[in-house]
Amino acid sequence: MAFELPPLPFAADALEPHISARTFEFHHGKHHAAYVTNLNNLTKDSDLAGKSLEEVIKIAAADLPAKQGIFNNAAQVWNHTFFWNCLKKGGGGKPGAKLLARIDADLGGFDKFKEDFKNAAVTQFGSGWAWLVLDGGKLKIVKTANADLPLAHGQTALLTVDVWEHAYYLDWQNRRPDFVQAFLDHLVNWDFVEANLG
Ligand code: MN3
Repeated sequence: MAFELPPLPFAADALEPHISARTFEFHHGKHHAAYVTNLNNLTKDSDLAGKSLEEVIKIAAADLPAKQGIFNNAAQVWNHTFFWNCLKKGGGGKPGAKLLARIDADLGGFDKFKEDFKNAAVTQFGSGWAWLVLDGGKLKIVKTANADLPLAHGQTALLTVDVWEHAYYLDWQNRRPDFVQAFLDHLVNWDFVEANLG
């Protein structure tokens, strides 16, 4: 069975003015779709075609650089689907009590979390992602380059923001810090993040 492009979990204009329908038209309709098409082309007629996306990512990550193209496209399919689920209309604000207590314990409080997460997103040089992850039972903020993702490092992803220029350039141009601030203040789907704690 081929890998598929999942629909956005909200209307394309639902997150305006922070992320426009025009951005989703390209980011989901072109970029995410292209990763799915590329992954299907790279895995068809191979034993990877029948495996789950997570299995393909792990197998490719263990066989770099031979499987770099498969890793890049599989990881980007996963990353984007995960990112859409991290967003919601009227999001932002604070997480629920359970996650907030973990953030207080592991990351020095919610204000410190916001500052450090934003800093990770802003200082990722070039294309990549900033993440809140669970690593060895503790919350951590990490950043990854290009398609790289926590799954390839034994970590569990809880939250991400895409800081490739295609994620924000139509709406924010070069103002990545403002995009990340809007993400934290207005878009984070904390229910999804907390559900990822397991
Ligand atoms: Mn992207």
